[in-house]
Amino acid sequence: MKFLTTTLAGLLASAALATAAAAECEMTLRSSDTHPDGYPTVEGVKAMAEEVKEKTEGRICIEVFPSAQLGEEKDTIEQTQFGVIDMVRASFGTFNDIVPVTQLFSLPYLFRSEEHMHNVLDGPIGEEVGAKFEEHDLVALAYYDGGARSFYNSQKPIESIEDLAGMKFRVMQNDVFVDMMDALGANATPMPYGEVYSAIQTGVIDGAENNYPSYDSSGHAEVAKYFTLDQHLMVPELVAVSKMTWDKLSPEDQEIMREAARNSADLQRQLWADQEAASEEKVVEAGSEVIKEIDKTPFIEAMVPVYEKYVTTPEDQDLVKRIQETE
Ligand code: GTR
Repeated sequence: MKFLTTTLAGLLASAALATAAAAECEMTLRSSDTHPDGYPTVEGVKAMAEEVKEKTEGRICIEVFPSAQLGEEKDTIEQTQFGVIDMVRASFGTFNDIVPVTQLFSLPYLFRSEEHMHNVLDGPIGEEVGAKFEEHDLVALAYYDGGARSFYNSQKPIESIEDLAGMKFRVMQNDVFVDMMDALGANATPMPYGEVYSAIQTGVIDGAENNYPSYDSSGHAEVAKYFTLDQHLMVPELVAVSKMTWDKLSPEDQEIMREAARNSADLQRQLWADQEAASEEKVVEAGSEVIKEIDKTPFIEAMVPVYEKYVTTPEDQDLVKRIQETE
């Protein structure tokens, strides 16, 4: 009898707890990121989660799954389109096959600086591009910083465009990056981010390209010591939510999500600047050889055929022109 009472009491208690937990989060949104905990993009979405939770009085919770726990970036974008995952933070580069306009934002040397990129994305062009995601079952919420991407490899210091000849580099899985490598005289191997470390280690590829924080946090710096600051790509990072999830939210909750995402972008950009400096210092201390003195002109000039191939319609030409003309 005592056992029964205790069990019943236990059951009642756990039922009460379950109700309390449910009342706490009526909806839990799962958000994916390829980067580990502590990385600026992960911390950005976590800050957004806190604000959403606070402003909805605990009704809407966002749970961030870092380190590609929910899958590689491209797969998680597709899962977000289908509503299997609610949110994803990913590079525009990985959206190229899915939302074609992102390809224009993945053109080498399009953005002159981070400030230029902010001015483009925080203005009407950013709104216009964001709206295009809806046609593909995604809602764009915020643009994050991803700095500039540069080449690194395990073989030799790259001091000029000629040094790239015949070398094999991993690129994000899209044709624009394959064509970029062709134009530079190197070979591209598109593959998911999570496979790059061992591909360099085993010599399947000579290197890859990314920003300092990714080069550092992925461990690529351990296996590819030569980093050349050619800054050929500056690709925006996006926080997006599944249209299926979005449509379940009230207009008020949608506005809370939008505002929290916007605020998280401000924080992420600060965290980004700090992390870029910290990662640079860390990889140099750990023995990476960073080549900063590099003439970018031949790299920029080599991109002409890439622009010719991808900027073809009058609409695309106009968009690229407007981006270039933005201060
Ligand atoms: C990082 C970016 C990731 C991912 C990765 C890659 O800079 O933050 O979203 O795109 O690069 O190269 O796959």
